[in-house]
This record gives sequence, structure tokens and C-alpha cells, in this order.
Amino acid sequence: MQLWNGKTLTVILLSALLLGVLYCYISQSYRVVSLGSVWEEITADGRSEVHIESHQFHLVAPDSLQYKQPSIVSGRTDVVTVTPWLAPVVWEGTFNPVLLDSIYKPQNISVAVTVFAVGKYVMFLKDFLETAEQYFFVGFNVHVYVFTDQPTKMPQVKMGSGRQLTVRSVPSSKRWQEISARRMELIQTLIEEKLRNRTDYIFCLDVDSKFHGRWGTESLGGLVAVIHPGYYRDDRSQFPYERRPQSRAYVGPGQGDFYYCGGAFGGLLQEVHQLAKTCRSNFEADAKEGIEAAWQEESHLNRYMWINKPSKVLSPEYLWQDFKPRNAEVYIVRFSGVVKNYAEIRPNV
Ligand code: 5GW
Ligand code: MN
Repeated sequence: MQLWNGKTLTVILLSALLLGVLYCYISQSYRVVSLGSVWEEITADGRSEVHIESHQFHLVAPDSLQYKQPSIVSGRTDVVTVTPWLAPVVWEGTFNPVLLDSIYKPQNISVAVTVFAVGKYVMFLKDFLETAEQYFFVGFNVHVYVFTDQPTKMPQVKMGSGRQLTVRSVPSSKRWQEISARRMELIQTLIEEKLRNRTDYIFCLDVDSKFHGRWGTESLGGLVAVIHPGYYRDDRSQFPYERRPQSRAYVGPGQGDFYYCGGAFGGLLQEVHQLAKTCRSNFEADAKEGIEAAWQEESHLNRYMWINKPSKVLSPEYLWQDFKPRNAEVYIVRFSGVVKNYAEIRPNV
């Protein structure tokens, strides 16, 4: 007896094909939804139009603004301003801050910042918060989330209009590796519990640092990474990536683009959520097997950014180190790590 006649087979094959097409269609529309909101409008003549509202793709400038004519034949020649995957690399002189602000201002964007201050690191909060008031997204909606084990030691900082500060308690920790490990988890849950549908962009920053110059709308993007100031002139074989293949942070010889900072990253909420979730789960899976990556979450972040290319790359202007003399191509230091007395601030391991 023949179990599958020609007709049945055709019906099964066609159904499978239909399901496949349907699946592709649905997953495609979910991708679009995750980048902004989508709505359908029926026009006067009965046609259906789909509108995608996204902060990323539609940049509207006011027609009243006067600004310097852009050029594609003159500009900075001492640095590279675009990656091989065509993401901008932000250096002073490559953008017009007034133009950018006037594009993003009418969008009424909101920017969240996370910063961790556990143990002795609470001493860095005052300068961090005060300088953020002077330089970080001035004139925009900014909400700073401080995670600390000593909420009573919070400095009094006067926040400007449209700017907010929220303190979240976290348990203290004796092992610094634990503080480091939990950052991604706390970022992930903050996004899930508090920020979803309320915030557009998020930046996650080290507290042992200060702002010295503008950090604003030029830094906005889907996934945003900052180039580490210590390695950007070096060959990638010198980068301190995790080099053991057993680790989920592994980046092999001849692999990797840049060495990025663990002390500053950000972007659209959903992009940073994906990053935090992935780095956390890789970190925890490694830990279960007794592996700790060379530079903890910085190593996992570097692996993530190699696979998931950042759509905007910030030059080392966006995270310098105070002990490093300024290199010639760095016209302005915007954010910089302070010099720490390690013996004084770090818990005993
Ligand atoms: C303590 C000892 C070793 C490493 C990290 C810590 C530590 C980090 C801590 O005790 N408390 C704390 O809040 N942190 C948070 O992790 C701070 O936000 C800090 O900026 C961030 C990264 O640690 P850093 O700044 O010491 O790492 P590097 O690579 O910038 O020196
Ligand atoms: Mn730091």
C-alpha cells in the first residue's frame, strides 16, 4: 500500500513552505518593532501605509538653523573616522554639536546612566555626578541610576531641570570580581523592571572618572562602544582579550577589531539589554566551569562587540586616563579615569 500519494505530498510541502514564509514575515516585523514603534494608517484613497517611528533612522533638522557648510573633501586627516563596517568613529571636528542637538531636541529623547559605587568607590560619586551635570547631555532628559551599598553616603548634588537621580541599594561585596560580575545583571534587570518603554538610550559608566568636556547627542547610536585609550595604536595581537578558547569571552589570534573599554558603553535600550543579558549569561556559564576571563566583563564585552558590531564607535576622547599624557590626535578629553590609590580603595581579595 502506498502511504503518501502525490497529492498528500504536495499539500504537505506547500504547507511547510507557507509556514516558513509566515515565520520569516513575523520575525521580520518583530525586528522592526524592536527598533521603534510601527503603526498602520489607511489613507483617504483606501491604501494602507505602514509608518515606522524610530529615533535612529529619521533625522529632522529645523530649516531655520544656520551652520557651517559640510565638506567631503576637507576634514580630519590624522585619524580614521569610519570603521570597515561603516560605523562613524566620533572625534572632535567630525560633527556639529549645535546641528545634532537641534535634531534630537524635538524628539524629546531620554537618556539613562548607570554607575556603580560599592565599598570605597562611593568617594568618586561627588565628582562624577557634579561633572556630569556640567557636561553630559546638558539640556536633555537625563536619569542617573546609582547602585551602591551605602545609600547614606550619597553626596548631595543639585540636579538641573529635566535631570533626575535615583539610588538603588545593592549588597556589599568582599570580592571585587563579584562587583564586576553583577554589573551586567543589574543593568539587565534595571532595563527590564524600570526603563522599558520609558527610556530611549542608556550609557553605563565607571564611577572612578570625571567629565571634562561635552558628551552629548553625537554619541547616540544603536550599539555604542568606546575605544580603550591604552591600546588604540597597537597591533591586535597585543590586545588583552581573553585568549583561552575554553572561555566564552575568547577572541583568537587574528581576530577582533578594536580593544573597547568596559568602563563606558551604551546605545538604544534594547541593544544594551541584549548586550548585558549575553555578557551576564556567558560570564555565569564560564564561572560554573571555574573560568574567569582576563578582564572580567570587559573581556565579555569585547567578544560581544566583535560579533555584534557597534553602530557607533567613540574615540578615546570619551574615556581617557588622567595618568596618560594627551596624544596629539586627542584634541579634547571629554571623560577620563582618575588616578586611584589601589591600596586605599580596593577591598582585599
Ligand atoms: C574593586 C577592586 C577591584 C576592582 C573593582 C573594584 C570596585 C569596582 C569596587 O570595589 N567598587 C565599585 O563600585 N567598582 C565599580 O566597578 C566602580 O563603578 C568602578 O568604576 C567599576 C570598575 O572598576 P575599576 O574602575 O576599579 O576598574 P578599572 O579597570 O577602571 O581600574
Ligand atoms: Mn574605572
